Amino acid sequence: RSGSSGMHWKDYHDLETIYAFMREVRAKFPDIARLYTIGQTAEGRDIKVLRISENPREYKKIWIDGGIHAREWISPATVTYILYHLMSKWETQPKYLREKTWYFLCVMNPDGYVYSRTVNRLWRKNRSPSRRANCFGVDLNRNFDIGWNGYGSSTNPCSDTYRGTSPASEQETKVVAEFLAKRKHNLDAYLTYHSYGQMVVYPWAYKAVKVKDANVLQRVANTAVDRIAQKTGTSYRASVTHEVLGIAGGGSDDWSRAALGVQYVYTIELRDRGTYGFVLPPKYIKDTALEGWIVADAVAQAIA
Ligand code: ING
Ligand code: ZN
Repeated sequence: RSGSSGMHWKDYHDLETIYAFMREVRAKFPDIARLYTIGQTAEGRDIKVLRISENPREYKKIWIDGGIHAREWISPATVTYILYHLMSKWETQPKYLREKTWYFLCVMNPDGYVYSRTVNRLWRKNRSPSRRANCFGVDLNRNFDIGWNGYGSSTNPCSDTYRGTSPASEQETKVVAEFLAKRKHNLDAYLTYHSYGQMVVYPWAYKAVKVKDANVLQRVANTAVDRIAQKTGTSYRASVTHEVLGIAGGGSDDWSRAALGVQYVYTIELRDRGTYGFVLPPKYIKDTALEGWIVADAVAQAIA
């Protein structure tokens, strides 16, 4: 349990507890933490990013996001855990962790997260209303400006993979893209946590081609996956996205590589492999979040 926010990793939390935890970390580290409200959702909720850095001008940047998809509750749980793990012993962390600028967007889709927690557990998209149909929500991971008009997404507003009316039509997409575009200098890693499947995958997703430096990305993913197997005994697969998840345009990971030139781009599919699926019981949070930490740590070490 961590301080005034009441945060812990024995159970999932509502949005307010997650935001209180982000404020608590900022308050504990006033010299190196900065909390941004980068925009608002269709329903008026804040989208919050916490930056940790001892030298934002010089250090290489690592972006971490969670909660793009509402029902993947293990994702915000993991991103908050990574933040906690990093900060709980900040002064004694190795140089390759301390000499980085970290960005944490714990919940990219707060409207969807609240909707999943209160109304429909298996909701995936955000909650913006459609003008064309009596349906809600855009899949934010089909709404980024890369291969948007291509395979793997839907033009139907009632579909779970609805891509929206145009690239970055959604506030969540737009404000994240603008925030990152302004900070692309030294931005070396983009990590986005999803569930489920137990995989660490890298571009491309929008076309059946690997990035030119795929061997480098594969090697770092292999290191992470090997360490996970040693530490928790869980088997993750390291691969290129389109080979294991199929072709899909509009993903945030592909966009960060194509638009910003970020090198270490990974989508991490957390536990499990389908036994519980999106409804992963709370007793698995701690070990799964640790697996998420191991990936972030291995990437930070690779770009030391
Ligand atoms: N998986 C991702 C999804 O959005 C993905 C997989 C990543 C597809 C990147 C396209 C691009 O479907 C989950 N679990 O959401
Ligand atoms: Zn997802």
